Amino acid sequence: MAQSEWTCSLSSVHEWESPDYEPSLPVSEKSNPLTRDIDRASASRIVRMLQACDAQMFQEESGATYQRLLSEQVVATLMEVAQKVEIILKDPRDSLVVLSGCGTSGRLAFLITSAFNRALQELSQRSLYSYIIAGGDRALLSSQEAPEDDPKLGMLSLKKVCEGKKRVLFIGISCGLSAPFVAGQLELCLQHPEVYTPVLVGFNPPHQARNEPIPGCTFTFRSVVQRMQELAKSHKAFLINPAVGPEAVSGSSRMKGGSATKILLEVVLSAAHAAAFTNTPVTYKGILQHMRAYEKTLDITYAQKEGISALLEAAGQSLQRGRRVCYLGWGSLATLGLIDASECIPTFGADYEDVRGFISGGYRALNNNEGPLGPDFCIAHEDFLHLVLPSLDDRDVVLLLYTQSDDVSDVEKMALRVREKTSNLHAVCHRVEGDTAADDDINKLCSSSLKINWPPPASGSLLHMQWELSTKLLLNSLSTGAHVLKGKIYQNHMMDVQVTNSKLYCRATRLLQKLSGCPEIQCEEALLKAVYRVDELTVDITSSDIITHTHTARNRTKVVPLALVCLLTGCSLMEAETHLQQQPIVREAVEACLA
Ligand code: S6P
Repeated sequence: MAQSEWTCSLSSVHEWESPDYEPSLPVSEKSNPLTRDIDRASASRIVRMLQACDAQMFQEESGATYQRLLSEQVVATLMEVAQKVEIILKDPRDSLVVLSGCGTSGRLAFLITSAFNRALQELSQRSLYSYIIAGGDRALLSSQEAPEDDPKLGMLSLKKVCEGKKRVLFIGISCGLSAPFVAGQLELCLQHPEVYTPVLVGFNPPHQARNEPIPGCTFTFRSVVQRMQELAKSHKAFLINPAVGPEAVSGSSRMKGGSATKILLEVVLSAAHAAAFTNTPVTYKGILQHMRAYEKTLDITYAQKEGISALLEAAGQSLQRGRRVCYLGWGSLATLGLIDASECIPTFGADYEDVRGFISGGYRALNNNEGPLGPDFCIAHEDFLHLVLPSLDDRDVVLLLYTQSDDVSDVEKMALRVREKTSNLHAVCHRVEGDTAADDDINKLCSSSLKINWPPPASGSLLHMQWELSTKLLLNSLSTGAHVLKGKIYQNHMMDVQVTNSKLYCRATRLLQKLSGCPEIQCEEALLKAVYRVDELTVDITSSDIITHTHTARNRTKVVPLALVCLLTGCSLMEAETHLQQQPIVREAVEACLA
C-alpha cells in the first residue's frame, strides 16, 4: 500500500468516532469514511474496503466514547449472561431462552438457536432455545420489513412462545437499538420481571437508541433502554451494546451488525454449555479467547482476498448482464446462503431471482418452526435442478458452499449437473489443514475454487462456527460487491432503498436531504410524491401516518431515485421516470442530475 493511502486509511479508520462526525446519527446509521468511494472501486479494492470495515469490529476502545467488542465491560456482561444461561441449562424445568429480532437479526436468532438446540440434542437434552423473527418464518427467506414497526405483534409472539414457562431469558436483538417489535418485547419483560430477564443486543450506545414515538405506545426504544440501564445495576437486565463502526453500505446492519450478533451470542451460549456440561466455568479469559478466535476468522477469510475478488467480479458481471447468482450449499453454510440471498431484495432492491440460495435436504435440513413455506419459497437442491438449472448458461454464476464434513460425493454430483449448463461454476470449501478430502474432481469442474484451510481447532463446534462466520463474511462481500459493480450504490449509500418501514422511511428522507441539500420538509414531500406517484400532495396523503405511507410504498420501485431527480431538477414525476428509464444505473442517473 502506498504511504499516502496508508496514512489516509489510518485516519479514516477512527474518523467516525469523533463527536463531530455526522453527530445527529447513531453509529449504525453513519456512513463509513472507509467506503466513501466504494461505488467507483474495482472488485479487489471493494474487498479491501470490506476487510477494513470488518476489522473495525475488533478495534480496541480508543476513548470514553464507545464501548467495543473487547471492552472490559462488554466481556463482563457476556460472562454474566452466560452464567444466567448456565443456570437454566442445569435446571431447564419450565424455562426457555428466547432470541428474537427483525430482518437479519431474526435470521441470526434462527441460525444460532438451531445450532445450540442441535448441540443439546447431541447430549440427549431437550431443546431449550426458541427464536422469533418478525413476520414469521417467511421472513427467514424474504423481506418482511413492516412487522418490524409493530410492538404489539412483538409482545404477542413472545407471550405465545413462552406460554406456561416460569422462567425466560429473553435476548432481543436490534442492531440499531431501533426496532419497535423488539422494544415491545423488552417492555413486556419489564412488566413481568417475575418471569422474564431481558437482554438487549445492539451496536449503538444507549443515548443513541431510537427515540421516535411509537404509535399507540407510551414507550420509545430509548425509554425502554433507560429502564433496562437502571435494572442492569442490580443485574436484573443486561445490555450488550458495543460499537462496531458504521457499515460499509450505510445502515446495512446485515453486515457487521449481523456478524457481531453471531459472535457475541455464540460466545455467550458456548461458554454456558461448557460450564453446564463439561465443568468448565465461565471465565473472562475463556470469553476473550473465543472472541479472539473470531478475530482470527476474519484474517483467515480475508487472506483469500484474490479469490474473493475474482468471485465478486464474476457475480458482478452476471448481475450487470441481468443474469443470476445461485448459492448451492450443504449444512448450515447453505442456511447462510439462503439468508444472504434473501437480503439482496430489501438491501439492493434486487429481484427475487437475481441471487438465490438452495440447501441440500430442503426444509428438512433447514428445520424451521413452520416447516415448508409453499411454492413461493422453493429452497431444495431438487428445486434448483427443476426450476432454475434448465435456464442457466455461462452468464450465470453458481457457487457451491461446503465443508470437508459434508457429503463430498453429493457435491460432485451437483457440480456435474451444473457443468452441463454453465462453466461459470465456483466453489468455496472449508477444511482443516492437512485434510485430504477427495474433492479434486470438484475442483476440476469449477472455474475457481476457494479452499479455506483452518488450523486444527480446540473444539469441533468452535471450528464450525468459524466456518459459518467466514462464509457469512464471504457471501456478504460477494453480494454487496456485485451490487456495487452493478451501480446500485451511490458513494456508500443504497439509493434505491425500499421505504417499507419507519426506519427506512427516515433513512430515505435523510438521504434525500444529504444529496439534494434541500430542507427536510421538502425532501419528505418529494418522497411522499414518489410513493403515491402524484405531483401534488392531497390532504388525504399528508394527514396519513407513516404506517400508511410505508404500506403504500410496498408496491413501488425507485421511490428515492425518483424523489431525488425531482428535487434536483424540479421536473415532474413522469419526466423523472423517463430519465431513470433511460439511465437504469441509479448511480449514473444521480450523478448526471448532480452534474
Ligand atoms: C439490514 C437488514 C434489515 C435489518 C432489520 C432489523 O441490512 O436488511 O432487515 O436486519 O431492519 O434491524 P435492527 O437494527 O433492528 O437489527
